[in-house]
Amino acid sequence: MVFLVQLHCISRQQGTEKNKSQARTEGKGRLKPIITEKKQERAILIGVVISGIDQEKAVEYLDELEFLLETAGGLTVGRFLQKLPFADPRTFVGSGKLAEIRNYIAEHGIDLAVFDDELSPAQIRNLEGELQCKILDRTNLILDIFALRARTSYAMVQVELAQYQYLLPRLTRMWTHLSKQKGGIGMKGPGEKEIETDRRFIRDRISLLKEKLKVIDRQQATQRQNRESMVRVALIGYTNVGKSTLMNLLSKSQVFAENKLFATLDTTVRKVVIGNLPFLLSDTVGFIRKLPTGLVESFKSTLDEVREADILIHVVDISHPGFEEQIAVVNQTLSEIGAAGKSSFLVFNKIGRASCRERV
Ligand SMILES: Nc1nc2c(ncn2[C@@H]2O[C@H](COP(=O)(O)OP(=O)(O)OP(=O)(O)O)[C@@H](O)[C@H]2O)c(=O)[nH]1
Ligand SMILES: [Mg+2]
Repeated sequence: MVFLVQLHCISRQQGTEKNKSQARTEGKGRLKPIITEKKQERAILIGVVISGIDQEKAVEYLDELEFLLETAGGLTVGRFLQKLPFADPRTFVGSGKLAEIRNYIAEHGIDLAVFDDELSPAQIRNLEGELQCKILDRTNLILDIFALRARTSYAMVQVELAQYQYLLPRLTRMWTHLSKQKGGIGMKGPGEKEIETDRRFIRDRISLLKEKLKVIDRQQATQRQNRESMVRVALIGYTNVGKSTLMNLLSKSQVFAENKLFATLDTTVRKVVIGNLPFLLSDTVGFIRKLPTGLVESFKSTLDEVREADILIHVVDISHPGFEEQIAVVNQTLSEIGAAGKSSFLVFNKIGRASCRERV
C-alpha cells in the first residue's frame, strides 16, 4: 500500500542489515516500523516566525528540525522562514513564500519539504498540490525516527500504534492525491471504497495493537511492583542531553548512547550502589518540543517508569543555546504525564563544551 511507503519516506542510512531484511520480509499490508532506502533524500526545512517568537528562537527550532532530519538520514539543502501572525491554515506559509519555495524546489532537485509543525490533512493536500514534492511534518518526522530507533518488539508495537493513529485521519488525502496523479476525475467510486477498506484495516490493527500493549503494560507493571522495596531514581531530560552516558557512568553498564536524537526508546533499569546506598536507576526516552501526543500515549508504560520513580534526575545539556527552554519543555511534559511535583535534581551536563565555556 503506497501510503505506508509515504510514512517512511526518509532514507535510512542508519539502518542495520537486520532492519533492512526485516523491512523487506514483513507480511502483506502490515505497517512496519523500519524501511530502508539507499538514496539520501534532499530536503528543505520550512518554519514560521509567529508572534511571540523571535527570529533567533525560530532559527534554533529549525536547527533542531535539521538535527531530526539528519537523524532520519535526510540532507538539508535549504531553509525557509516566514514572519506571520499565525501559520496559514491553507498552506502553512503565505502565497508569495510558497511561490519562492516552489521555484527553489524546481531549481535544486528537492525531494522533500519538511514543516516545523504538525500539518492538518488539508494543509498537506494543498502543499502537495502546490509544491509537487513529498511533504513531511514534524510529527511524521519524529514518528519516523522512533520507528528507525525501535529495537525491541515492545517499542515497535508502541511506535506502530502511534503511526497508525497519525495515519488514520490522513488516509483520504493520500488516495485523493494518488488519483489526481493518475489523472482520475471524481474521487468518489472505487477510491472511496478502498479508503474505507484501509480505514477498517487500520482501525482493526489499532485495536489489536492496543490489546497487545495492555498485555505488555501489565507485565511491566508486575515487574515494577517487584522492585517496589527499593528506592527508584529515573534519569529524565530533553533528548541528546547525555542521560544514557550518565547511566553508563553511574551503573558501569553499556546503554546505547550516541550523538543522535532518540538514541534511547526502551527504559533500562540498573541497580546502583553509591557509598553504601543501593537504588534502582532507570534511563528513559528523551523528551522534545511538540512531542506528538499519540507517541506520549503509546509510550505510557515506558513513561510509567518516570511516573512511579521516587526521585527524578533531570539532566540538562548546558552547552545547548536553548537549554532553558528545554528545561521548560521537560517540566511541561512531566505535568502532562502526571509526574510533576516529584523530588527532582537538575544536573548540568556537557559543561566542558566550548560553546558553554564561551557563555560562562
Ligand atoms: N561534550 C560532552 N558530550 C557528552 C557529555 N555527555 C554526553 N555527551 C554526548 O552527547 C551525546 C548524547 O548522549 P546520550 O547519552 O546518548 O544522550 P541521551 O540523553 O541518552 O539521548 P537520547 O537517548 O537520544 O534522548 C553523545 O554523543 C555523548 O557522547 C558530556 O558531558 N560532554
Ligand atoms: Mg539515551
